[in-house]
Amino acid sequence: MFSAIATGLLLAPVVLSHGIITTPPSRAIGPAISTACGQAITSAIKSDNTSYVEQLTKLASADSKFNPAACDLYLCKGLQFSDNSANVQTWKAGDVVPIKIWLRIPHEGIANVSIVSTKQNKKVGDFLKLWTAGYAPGKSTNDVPLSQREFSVTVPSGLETTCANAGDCVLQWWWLGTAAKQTYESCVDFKIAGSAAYQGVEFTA
Ligand SMILES: [Cu+2]
Repeated sequence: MFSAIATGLLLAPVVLSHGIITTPPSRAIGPAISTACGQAITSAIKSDNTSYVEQLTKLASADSKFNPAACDLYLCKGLQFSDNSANVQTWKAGDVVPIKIWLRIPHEGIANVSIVSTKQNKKVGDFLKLWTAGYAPGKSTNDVPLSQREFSVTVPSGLETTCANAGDCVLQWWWLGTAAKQTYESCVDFKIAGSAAYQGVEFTA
């Protein structure tokens, strides 16, 4: 797989496919990622939207149009909010959000789900899900325990300011196949709904 990618061959998506969030809708390509990340990365994600970060970093190093200031491949694989601004979930603390992962090819490793502040690419609060070993074992989708592919997370409290605006935060699923050394990321854009109970002086500053 690595040598095929190194020589620039694009295999059929079914061969390369690994994993992505399918519910809620996750970040996808659009015009902004071409500008930020260059056409090679855009084409790679278009051909396989479950591709892994290390493949994309190789493409980046060979593309003069890759702009590292605008394209952080370790944040949602460089997928841009402005391409996804029509697809923002609105949540409030305590909401239980069902997540579905399309995990096409397993690579056993570690994984987590967290809220990430996009400005600093920094986790906000505790992990919402955490697998410290044994994530995505086996050879095909059905080898992976259903609980690793379909689960729910509870929207934490304390995000009302940090994640008030669409684009400021994402829910990110992150998975590292430890032997394969392949990193997967998939992001859901969301904002925290304003609460009538808090429209007082505390939140007007
Ligand atoms: Cu792989």
